[in-house]
Amino acid sequence: MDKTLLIIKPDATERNLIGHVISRLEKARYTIVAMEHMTLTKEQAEGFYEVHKERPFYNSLVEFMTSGPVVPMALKKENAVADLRALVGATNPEEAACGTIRYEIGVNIEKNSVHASDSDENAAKEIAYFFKNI
Ligand code: FUP
Repeated sequence: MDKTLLIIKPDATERNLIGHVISRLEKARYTIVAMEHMTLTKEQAEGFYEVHKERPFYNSLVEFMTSGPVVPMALKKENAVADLRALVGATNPEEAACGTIRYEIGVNIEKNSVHASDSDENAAKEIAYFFKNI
């Protein structure tokens, strides 16, 4: 079955929303196949967002992603990648559709509460970035 990666970001862990996000995922019929609670090092956050390293928001994004605990998890479901992108919503919570996770709990375009892989290829890379043997 298809897999994807979701990360609960520091703005959400800080507000005690880990359980809320997991509940949304389970109700959307995702199965959690791996999960960790951790604080990213600067190197880990830089590596994860390497594709954005020339963008003006990169340094601020890395600082935010290392500012508190995150919860990366590998999720399994049919059509996992596309369905999770739909559930998570647009990058900017102000543009996210009503009912999406970012609409519901996102703070702003940087503190948007969750990350979700955007393709099967990136999902495989991102799962491998956090979890061996998945
Ligand atoms: P998404 O795939 O929706 O997570 O969005 P992107 O890959 O385009 O961006 C990755 C992360 O960079 C976002 F989750 C938040 C951050 N970002 C900003 O801080 N400012 C921006 O203008 C765009 C993205």
